[in-house]
Amino acid sequence: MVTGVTPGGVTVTATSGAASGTAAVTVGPAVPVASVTVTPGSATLVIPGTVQLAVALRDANGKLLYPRPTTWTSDNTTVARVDANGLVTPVAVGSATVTATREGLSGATAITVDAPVLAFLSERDGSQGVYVTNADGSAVASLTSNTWVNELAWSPNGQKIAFVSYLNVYYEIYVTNADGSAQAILTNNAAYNLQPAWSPDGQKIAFLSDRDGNYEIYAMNADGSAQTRLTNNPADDYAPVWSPDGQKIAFVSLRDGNYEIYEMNADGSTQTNLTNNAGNDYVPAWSPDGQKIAFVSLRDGNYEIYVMNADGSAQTRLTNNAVDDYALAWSPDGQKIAFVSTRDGNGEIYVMNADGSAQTNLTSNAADDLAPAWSPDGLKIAFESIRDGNYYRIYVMNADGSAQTRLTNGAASDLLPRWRP
Ligand SMILES: [Ca+2]
Ligand SMILES: [Ca+2]
Ligand SMILES: [Ca+2]
Ligand SMILES: [Ca+2]
Repeated sequence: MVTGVTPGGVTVTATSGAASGTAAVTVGPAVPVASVTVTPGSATLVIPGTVQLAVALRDANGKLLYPRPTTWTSDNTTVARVDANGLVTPVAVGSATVTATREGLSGATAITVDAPVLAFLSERDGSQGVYVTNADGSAVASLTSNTWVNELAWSPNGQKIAFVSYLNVYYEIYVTNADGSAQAILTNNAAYNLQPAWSPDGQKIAFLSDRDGNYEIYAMNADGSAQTRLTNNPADDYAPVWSPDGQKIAFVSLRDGNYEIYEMNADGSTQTNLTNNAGNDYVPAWSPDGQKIAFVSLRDGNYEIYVMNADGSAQTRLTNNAVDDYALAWSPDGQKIAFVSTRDGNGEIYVMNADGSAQTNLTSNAADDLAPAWSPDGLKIAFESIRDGNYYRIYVMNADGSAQTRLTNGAASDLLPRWRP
């Protein structure tokens, strides 16, 4: 193998015994680079995802040249950095142009750094963790490397995500910035700590803990300080949800011998049984205007969605069939409720008016479609579906059921889509 070093001429000789042969080799000047092309020509990232850029150098005839050292630069390193090998790392939301230069010529890629729009849980790394993605499914990024995450909750300003992770023996509540930075444990004691629920002003987190021997609702400051028990009775209390004005917390309690939906002031005072019937009532969900609470009840022998006034009056059954209706989600304008129904033989995403009228199957698919979540603008619904094979993946559709699109494609289950507020 002959490698040219500098222009000039040499004779290369091969000898075997007494015989030899020669070849005259002329090394010419390097063929000048005539064009520099960077691929991909544009890329959208969410922090902390990265993209590897590639550069192609061609001569005046368009012939691909053997790679030569290239200088990489970013015109806005507060948005995106690039290393000596073309690996781009996003720094902050914004735009930047990344350029590769060789022999005075350059090629460029437009880099857009987006805030993540959806968070979800995925097992694709072998241990379920928090992931984020763009709304089009690009730039999937892992935020956590903790052991087994099983819940996540965006802060109301969309800058942080609280999550529950298994540490040694116990589940604990953690918080991370939405770019994966500044992860911190908020609870740290020899008990289970679950179900983080941000107050609407983002100042507090209500949660569940069995640190006192049975499950009680607690609240703490968003930095984990001032952990305070709000309920205090020997039965399980769980599933705290803040009223939209932050004045009250609805929750579920077993203190009366069956599951009932309770309400209390945010300081734990005036705990009131709202449902008060012999069947089990679960999963309270405040209407966006705070006037009503929808919930799931087993009082009729199977899961039905009910709604009541926030004081417990006027309990009204919205679904009425012999199979399960659950996983309800209010539309942001309060006009509709999405939910899961198995009335067609498998899990389907339905939507109905908030008074129960016009119940409509949006998914109509032989596989389970679960966990509907409205986008903040009310135009889209994200959900889980196993329609494409062995794993649940995150899908998104228009609120009328059209344009159902798979966003994720992990080699394991992707679950629990949650839009950034
Ligand atoms: Ca209790
Ligand atoms: Ca009940
Ligand atoms: Ca039912
Ligand atoms: Ca289905």
